[in-house]
Amino acid sequence: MTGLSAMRRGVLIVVEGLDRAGKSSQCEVLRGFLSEQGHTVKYIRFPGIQLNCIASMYHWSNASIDRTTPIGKLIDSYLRGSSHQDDHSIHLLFSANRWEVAKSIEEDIASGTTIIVDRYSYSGVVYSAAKANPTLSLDWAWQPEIGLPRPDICLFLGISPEEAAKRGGFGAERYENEAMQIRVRELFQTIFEKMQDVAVIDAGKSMGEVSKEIRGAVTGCISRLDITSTLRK
Ligand code: DGP
Ligand code: NA
Ligand code: NA
Repeated sequence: MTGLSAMRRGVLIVVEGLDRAGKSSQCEVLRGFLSEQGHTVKYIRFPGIQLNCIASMYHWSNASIDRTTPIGKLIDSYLRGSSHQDDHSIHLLFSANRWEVAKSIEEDIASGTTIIVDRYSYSGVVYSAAKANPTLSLDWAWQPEIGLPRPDICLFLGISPEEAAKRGGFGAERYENEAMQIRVRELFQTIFEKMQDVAVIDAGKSMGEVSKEIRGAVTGCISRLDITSTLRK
């Protein structure tokens, strides 16, 4: 049965977290770990590349997106505060940014590539609903996410406001302020309480401890996964 290994699909891993929880660094550590375990691993992020990240982390497929695609540029300028967008409009752009790569995610997973996704639909609904716009509820925000590839596991890196404060001041991007972060934290909790396949990780611990917990959660997920299955939606 030489065809067996070719049938092994990749694993779709989403990493979510509060700002300054160390999400991107942990994604990189996880990528290294999974590569050592023999997985072919790709890293993608929404809403796209940031310039202060290590270039070698990125293994973009031809259909990959970053903040330099037309949609990525709009999102980037909005996040930096250089442009205004209606709350609903920017929400749909963030979602469209994910739909741009949905097909390539499915193809990669089917052909055996494991993908680590840095932020996904959960950030999408939470950051938008946190604006407390009366016509932008969590339910409304979920609608354009329906049908996107569903992750096999979602790791949520939580961090207390106290620990976040120790890690230095907020950056200049739109959502990096205290009031927004408090609402974001509450909403993540609300959606993850109802969700299966989510591992909540205390990212206030040391880098080593956090990566150990992540490895444990991902290893458990992979051992339970039916590798001949297709990705859920
Ligand atoms: P990051 O570089 O991962 O910290 O993300 C940049 C910011 O964008 C962060 O404050 C969270 C926010 N964000 C990420 N994805 C979405 C999304 O889909 N919708 C909204 N409204 N905000 C998002
Ligand atoms: Na951020
Ligand atoms: Na996004």
